[in-house]
Amino acid sequence: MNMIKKTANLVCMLGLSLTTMAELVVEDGYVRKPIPGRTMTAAFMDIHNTATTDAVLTSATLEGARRVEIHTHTHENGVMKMREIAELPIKAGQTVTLKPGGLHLMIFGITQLPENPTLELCTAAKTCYSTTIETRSLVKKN
Ligand SMILES: [Cu+2]
Repeated sequence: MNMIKKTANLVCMLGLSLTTMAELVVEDGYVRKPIPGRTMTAAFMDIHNTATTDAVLTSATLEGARRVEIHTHTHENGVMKMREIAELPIKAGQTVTLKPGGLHLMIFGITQLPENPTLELCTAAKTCYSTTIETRSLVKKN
């Protein structure tokens, strides 16, 4: 692994294009259809880093929405709170799961959400990955 990293750094310094760059792949991605009258919702997914270099997710955009923030949940005195995080590290070969009650993408300013909106994830290395996710209605649990 170290060897690969060193080689990658060297290639970078030489200014050559690199095929071993972080590669983010989204699986089972979906955005919850907002409650009628609301313009805010959340999106969940598995993000795999299929590359041999670590990646840091720093921003995202979603088709049909004005703004996306990376959020996590923290427990403070038994109360669950949401907190924005500026950076979400995804190590080489690892998968980070965004799920209800944990990490999620907070979606703001929804105008019209397509059935399969395009989600773009951008990393600290200024590389963006485009994928489509599903719009799902909120199903009541009882
Ligand atoms: Cu949130």
